[in-house]
Amino acid sequence: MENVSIDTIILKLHDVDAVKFGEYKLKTGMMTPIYIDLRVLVSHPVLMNQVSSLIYQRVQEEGLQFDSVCGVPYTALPLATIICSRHELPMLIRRKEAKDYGTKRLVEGSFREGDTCLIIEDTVTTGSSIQETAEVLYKGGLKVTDAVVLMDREQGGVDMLASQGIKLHPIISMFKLLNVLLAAERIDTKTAQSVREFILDNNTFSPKEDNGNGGPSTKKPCMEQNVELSYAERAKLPNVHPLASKLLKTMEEKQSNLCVSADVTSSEELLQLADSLGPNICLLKTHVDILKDYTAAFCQKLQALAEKHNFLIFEDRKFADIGNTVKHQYEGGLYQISSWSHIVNAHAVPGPGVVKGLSAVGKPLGRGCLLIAQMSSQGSLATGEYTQAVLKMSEEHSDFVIGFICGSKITKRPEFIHMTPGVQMQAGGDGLGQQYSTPEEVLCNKGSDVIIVGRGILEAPDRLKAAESYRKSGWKAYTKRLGQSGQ
Ligand code: 5BU
Repeated sequence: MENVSIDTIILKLHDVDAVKFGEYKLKTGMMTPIYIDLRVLVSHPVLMNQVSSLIYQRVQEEGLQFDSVCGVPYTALPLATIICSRHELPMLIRRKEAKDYGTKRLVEGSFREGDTCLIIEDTVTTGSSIQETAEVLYKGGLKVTDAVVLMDREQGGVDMLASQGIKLHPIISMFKLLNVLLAAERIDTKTAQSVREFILDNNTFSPKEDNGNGGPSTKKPCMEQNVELSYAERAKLPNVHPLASKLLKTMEEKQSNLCVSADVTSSEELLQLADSLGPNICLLKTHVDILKDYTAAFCQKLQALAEKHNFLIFEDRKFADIGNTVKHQYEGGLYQISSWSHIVNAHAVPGPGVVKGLSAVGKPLGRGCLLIAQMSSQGSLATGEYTQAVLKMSEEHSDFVIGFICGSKITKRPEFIHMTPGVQMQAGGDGLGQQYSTPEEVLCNKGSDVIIVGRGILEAPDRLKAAESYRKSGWKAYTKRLGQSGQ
């Protein structure tokens, strides 16, 4: 029997209408934009076998110990039967109704008092069906410690069952399902978004000590959820900084995670770049001190272009002094950076004072700061413990620090944005220490959020075409990452 991947199974389930999108009523009475009905599986024997293999594979991977297997009636019954038959495992059948003649048994099959029974289920929403089956097994004198489910709607089943002493092992999460269908263009972003929102808003489990009176349910904070949220979902998180939220929203709207590093030395050229590449970017990065003809009027024009094309401005100033000095450097001097740049960055070398100094100026203006956690240059000292210290400093100042400059994702907290410089279509370097990775590597493998591209675009024969192609590959890599997550 060939082993097929989870992604393939998801697509096949969609092919046979086991996963449907629309308006459906669940057993609980709740309306849902997605309906999962695995009852149709019995009509597709190849898929049925593949799903059974996947379930058994999970049982083995988890090293589960049990004496017998019970499928929750009815849909999971044939699945349990195939698994037990193929692997010669003893099976039990839970009756839905006790028969009114003969033995009146609720559990068919032979077992001993104290035996452990593994439950197999097709879909879990609240976890109540597994709980009901477990109750019947308990009455028969059996123990239930684990249950394996093919599809977890991620609406509280895992937590509910955990509160009852049953560890649920889901194989396909709702988020994984959506991401795979989205990446395969079976559904559009809007549909995926509405289902994600429904799932996040409809967690059915309320721990008794917190909420015994039917109030809002207690959800795990997203940082603890092992799922990859989209930019749009992250933009809505309650603890996200307003500026980070604006950037994430823009990224989703423009389908762009591209920041162009406008490293040119003439104001006119920079403005021309901003105007022509504006529609393709979420962020424009400047080094204002390399301009040979800076004027205050230039900044006004740049701000107007940022408005016109809906991008943010990031002055790559890399502040690195004591709090009092950076405060002046940020607010005053020739460039008055705080007056026009939405985002600045800083080295963490001076300690928290640098963030406090910048924050004193930037926070009242709604600005945000990125801390430099790692650098793209060869031999950079910003590694290991240093990076961890930067993360801690960011967490302590999350009212001003919105993310990091880094080579790879350094925290799972979705409210922080990871931005990576040193990006070109071809990996390599520039002879002066710069090291390049590809958009796919940075976004998909390293888990960063924004690619920062300078010469990859500036030195291209057609800058606009190059920006468009970086935007496209950046977006493709991000959707691929979403498609891989959820497990
Ligand atoms: P490039 O032309 O794509 O190599 O330009 C990269 C830009 O990002 C350039 O402005 C650098 O100053 C900036 N940069 C970087 O390359 N690496 C880093 O670690 C940091 C900034 Br921080």
